[in-house]
Amino acid sequence: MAVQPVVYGSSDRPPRGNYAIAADDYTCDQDWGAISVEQHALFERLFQRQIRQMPGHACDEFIHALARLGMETRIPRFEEISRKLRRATGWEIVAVPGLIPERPFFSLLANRRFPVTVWLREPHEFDYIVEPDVFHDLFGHVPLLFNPVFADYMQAFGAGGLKAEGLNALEYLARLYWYTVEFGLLTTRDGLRVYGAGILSSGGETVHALTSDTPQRLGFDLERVMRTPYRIDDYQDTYFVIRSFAQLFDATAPDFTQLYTRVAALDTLPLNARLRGELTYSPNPLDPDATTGDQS
Ligand code: HBI
Ligand code: FE
Repeated sequence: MAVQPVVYGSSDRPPRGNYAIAADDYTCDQDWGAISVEQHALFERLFQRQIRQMPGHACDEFIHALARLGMETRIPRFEEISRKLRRATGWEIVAVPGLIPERPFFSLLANRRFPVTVWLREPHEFDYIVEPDVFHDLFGHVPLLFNPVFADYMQAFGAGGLKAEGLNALEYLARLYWYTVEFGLLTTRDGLRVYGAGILSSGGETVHALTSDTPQRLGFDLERVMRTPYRIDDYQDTYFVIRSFAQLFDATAPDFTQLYTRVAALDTLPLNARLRGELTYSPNPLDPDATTGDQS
């Protein structure tokens, strides 16, 4: 069925992916048998580049779950992952042609079904890709769905999204998703760690987000996040830091209606605004032998 998929970022470029194969809920078949040897090899190269950067940068919960997924050398069958995931947190992954509109996206999350894009980037896109591909979704997003508290947060986010529909608040939720699920940082007794999928699947941003003194790192605050726009075509100017996944889940438990009204009455802030009295975090000291992932 020809559907008008969501366009990510720019209005003049149709999203990638074959939406003609999508069902009404935008899910499709993974067609694992159609994946070429070259595509499995490209996925393996992406995986090997990122896994080298994880120790000392990704949060422990991510690293422990990744080891259980068995996708070091090829693109896994989604059903294989779902079988493990159902046992852990009741989630499963479903194949989608690519980015899908907000409502079906929220609806899938609310039902503990994470949409994983079926297409893989081309070799020349090894270092940078605008839209999420199967590597971004599988490597970046799926491991933390094995963490019960984060898995509950993702379902609550989906349910919240469905409620926000009529409240003209999708932009605020997109910012919340962006600054947590995609680009979130976590403070630990060993320093800052990454939990955001957009960082963990990026060749250069994993080390940058933790050690560069260019961006600012602010303590997570729901209203502040919802007032802060983001850029999709470069490293972030601002990262938000949580103390725990429980803090994230608790912060988003209450009904957002009043919060949306408050945020709508306030100005949208510039990308790197600094408000008085904000909690800020220093970058991690540079790890002398940190692989930046650029030696790919
Ligand atoms: N669709 N497949 C897919 N993956 C996403 O991460 C995604 C999406 N559609 C909308 C969307 N993300 C964002 O607008 C969220 O903030 C809702
Ligand atoms: Fe993503």
